[in-house]
Amino acid sequence: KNGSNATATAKSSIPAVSHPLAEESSEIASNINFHAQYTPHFSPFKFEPEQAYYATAGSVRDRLIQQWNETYRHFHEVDPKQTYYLSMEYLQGRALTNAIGNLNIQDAYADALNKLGHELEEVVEQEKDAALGNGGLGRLAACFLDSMATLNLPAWGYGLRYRYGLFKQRITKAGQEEIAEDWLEKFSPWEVVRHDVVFPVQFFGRVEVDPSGSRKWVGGEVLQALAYDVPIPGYKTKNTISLRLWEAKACAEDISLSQFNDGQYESAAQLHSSAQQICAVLYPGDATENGKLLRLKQQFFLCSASLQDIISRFKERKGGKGLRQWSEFPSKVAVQLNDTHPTLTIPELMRLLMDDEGLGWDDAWDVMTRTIAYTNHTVLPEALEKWSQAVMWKLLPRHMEIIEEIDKRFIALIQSTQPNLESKLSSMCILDHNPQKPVVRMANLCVVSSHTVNGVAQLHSDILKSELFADYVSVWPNKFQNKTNGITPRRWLRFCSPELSHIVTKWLKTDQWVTNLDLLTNLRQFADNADFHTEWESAKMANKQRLAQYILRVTGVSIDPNSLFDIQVKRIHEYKRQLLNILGAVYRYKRLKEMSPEERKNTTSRTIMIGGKAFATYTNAKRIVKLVNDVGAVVNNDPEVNTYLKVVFVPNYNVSVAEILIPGSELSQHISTAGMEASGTSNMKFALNGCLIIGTLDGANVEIREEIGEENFFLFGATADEVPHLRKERENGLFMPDPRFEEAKQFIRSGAFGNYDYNPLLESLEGNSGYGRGDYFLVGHDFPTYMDAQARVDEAYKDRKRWIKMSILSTSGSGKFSSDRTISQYAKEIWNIEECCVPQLRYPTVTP
Ligand code: B1N
Repeated sequence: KNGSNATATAKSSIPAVSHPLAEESSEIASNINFHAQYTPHFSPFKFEPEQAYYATAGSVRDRLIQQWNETYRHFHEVDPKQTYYLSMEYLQGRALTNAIGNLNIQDAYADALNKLGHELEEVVEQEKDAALGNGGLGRLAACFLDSMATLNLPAWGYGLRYRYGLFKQRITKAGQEEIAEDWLEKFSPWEVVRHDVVFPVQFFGRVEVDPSGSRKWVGGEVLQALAYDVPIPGYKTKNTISLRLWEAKACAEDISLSQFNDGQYESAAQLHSSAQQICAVLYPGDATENGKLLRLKQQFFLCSASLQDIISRFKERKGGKGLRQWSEFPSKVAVQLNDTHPTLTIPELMRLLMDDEGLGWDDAWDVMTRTIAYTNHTVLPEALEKWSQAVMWKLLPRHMEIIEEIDKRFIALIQSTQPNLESKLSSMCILDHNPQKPVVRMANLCVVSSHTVNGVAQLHSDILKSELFADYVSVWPNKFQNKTNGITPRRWLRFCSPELSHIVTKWLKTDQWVTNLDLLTNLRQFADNADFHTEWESAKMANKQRLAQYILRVTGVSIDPNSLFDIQVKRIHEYKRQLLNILGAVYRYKRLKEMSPEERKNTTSRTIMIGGKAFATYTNAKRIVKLVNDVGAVVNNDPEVNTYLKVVFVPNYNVSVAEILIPGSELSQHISTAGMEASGTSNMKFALNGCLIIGTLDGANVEIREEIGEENFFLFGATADEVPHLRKERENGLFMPDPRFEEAKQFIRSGAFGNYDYNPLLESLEGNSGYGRGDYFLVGHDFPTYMDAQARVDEAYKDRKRWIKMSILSTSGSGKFSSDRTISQYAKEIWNIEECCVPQLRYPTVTP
């Protein structure tokens, strides 16, 4: 058995090996050459950037595998309590720069590639993004893995190995077009298939009761879950943890040769095609409703395979104490559910403990609830998962019995201990028996069954306690916590902006900020230092130039690096209010047109960049994409004003594109309707890169503003507690729109940006359309204060010194938003795990 997974019993384990891994660039070059010749993915004799990429990746992977095996061996010996992070999404992006950087071998690899006639920068760009996620939730999971490894925590990720990740976005005259993203087309060097790690996963079937009264789930369809492991290296540590992705397979016996010989090809391979479907595509919805059977199968597949794996590891690691007691399970295993998507972990663990392991309800319940914790990521009603009871009974009959029992016991608990809540029970219980559409409310199941529930920013966690989960707070006052999100400073500053990182290290006289981001506060003392300003400005300028070249290459639009680079990139959603941004741009354009050439010279030149993907069937989101492109086409080609304003839609926004955009940004927009964005994480990435924020008091914006100082944040808009009242006001026709808002809409309607019918989109901001209530997202209400805030931005940008100072203060106030801080808090306050450090290599601290 392989040392990085299997039981390391005395007889079967692989003895420790110690490879002399190349240090010198010439040795590394010959190692890369070796991979180019002996890892046969391409015809021999070709050594273009693409082959250089695969050969370099192979060489780096050897190092990772060694550390990885040592990490597994160490965890196995120490047998610490371990966390398992379950997520339907991991938005990993590229791995090569990150691996080389975390191993601290970038210079040697750059040299080695030079010797072979290649540039590291060009080579790393050959890699396709692993986009097994939609947006913030998936990227958060990826940042968390980086921090878990860096903090030497015994923690693993579990997910699904989707054949096709998030779609590729192409922009045509008609707007967004979706294209399948074949990230595995030419194989991924970052995964290792574990043919010895396979678990059966069952669907459908029925429940049988034996004479003793015990229940068993039998029959139905059985597929196999096969493990693919991705190494996750920590920064400057040997610890390298695993992201285990499951792939669905059918057994060879499941192919019916007799049917095949009869020519019935489809039914012969029925289970094979059923297996293929499960891991075929990532559901591309981000906070949108999806109630499809296949999605439920995907979710259960993740939960069941991961739990079987966790349990078999628990049984393997006896800690030298003989057979384990089930009551010990929660002191060895913590499971974190990334939103409700892996909720089926709850009934599946109950089932495994009761039906397979023979525990009674109370013991199983005790073990399960002490193991599982749940993170909520949204309060949007359409994103709260509700599964049809009928579908669930069919697919998972035993689990539905268990869910019914959980619900019954919960109701009894409330009736006996909290009679004052009886009237609330219909919304608090798990099964909604609404005769129109009986459903299972997954968030309720999570709250009732887990030991801890957390939100992802302070404001969001407060809203969970005061609104969404308010009724549960008096039942379990200590169950609810906040864990403000974070981002990894490795990918999001150290590697994506080497220029700025270099300056930070130089002035702080240490590179320790990379793992202790709070050290950035020490930059405050240089906020007025002229030399520091000069270096800061030139690093930002270099990043802006790199970004300008990228924009020219992918859109053909030439943008001026001396203009203010203003960026909004995130999934397109009405609550994120890209419409507010573009209406502001339209108004700006109209004003510029009306100005004299002299007046224009006094304005601040801007380049507004907007990027993001729209869910394929979300009509208004797609209209917004089209509108941004149409506005850009007119503005950018208007010679009268296009030195003062450009509007660019950045196509196919993804992690790698973010790594170019964010370092080159000066202003970024985080302008959701207050109370609707649970946290946001790109706001943290922008602030860390010295970019100022224009934003509402929503999600993590609130805490970012607190940390960097209100004078360095362009605030506008209604607050979360005003929103319900403002919506009422609108419904009652009491809202008086600002004339500038009317003017901007009218300008679009006049056909200034082409003859596409934007009426349906604009009407969502008016009257009674859209969500049924006009302007549910309060674009009209916030428009005037948004425009005022934008005017303050223009003024501030004219004062270079002031702007650079604000930029420095943004970076120096971003320490709190390291995912290392977030993960340390999860480890202490939810998981109760401690670091388990593989005996260290010594890495030098850089002191320039
Ligand atoms: O999770 C991020 C937050 O920073 C964002 O504010 C939040 O919008 C995002 C269903 C979701 N919430 N819910 C989802 C994703 C996929 C899906 O199928 C919901 N994503 C978020 C990280 O906390």
